[in-house]
Amino acid sequence: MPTLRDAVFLLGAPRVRDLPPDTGAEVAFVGRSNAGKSSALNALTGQTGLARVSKTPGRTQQLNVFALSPGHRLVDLPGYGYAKIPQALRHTFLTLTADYLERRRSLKGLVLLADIRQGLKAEDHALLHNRNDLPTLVLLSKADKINRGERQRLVRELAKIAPETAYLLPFSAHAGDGLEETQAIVLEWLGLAPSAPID
Ligand SMILES: Nc1nc2c(ncn2[C@@H]2O[C@H](COP(=O)(O)OP(=O)(O)O)[C@@H](O)[C@H]2O)c(=O)[nH]1
Ligand SMILES: [Mg+2]
Repeated sequence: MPTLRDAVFLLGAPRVRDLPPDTGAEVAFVGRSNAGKSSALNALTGQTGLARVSKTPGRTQQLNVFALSPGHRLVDLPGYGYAKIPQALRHTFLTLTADYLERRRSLKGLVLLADIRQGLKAEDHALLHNRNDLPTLVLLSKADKINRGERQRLVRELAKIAPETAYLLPFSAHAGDGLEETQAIVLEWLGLAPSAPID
């Protein structure tokens, strides 16, 4: 059975029609630029160089596909909300993402990254409401930047405004908070959850 560690970069698709065949299972990662999406992908797959971690946000302009096997994929969607990106390009990002979320049948779950200190912004809400039927995990990233009490307070605050279908989890790619739980959820969505031990 493939694991997250098996993920290799497959291709970058500028349009939905450039993606691999819409079969098998896929989990997509979305988030504002600089939210920690690349760091999360690297931590989840245990590969430091899988998705490039950039200090200059807004560079990814395509759907980057990583394959665990031909039928099990992770898709890194373009970051959004970066102020210095021209309006026209920003529009392309959002339509590409919306197009992907609406049309992709093999998409089984969505992981949305949001800096825990910044919470959910307008674009995050738009994405979360784009496909209400889609299982969604909201990773509140960079949780290592704040203490536990503050984390819990922020999770409670955000839970009030997030859609009911979204599951909120404090996450830190650096410290490992929420890492194992996220790995388990992603594998489950991909149909790769280890079966219960027989005893
Ligand atoms: N403290 C802390 N910083 C992080 C964490 N994850 C990412 N960062 C930092 O946030 C910045 C953006 O990260 P990156 O993964 O490139 O974000 P992306 O634009 O969403 O792909 C980088 O400087 C990272 O080192 C984390 O868990 N904790
Ligand atoms: Mg990135």
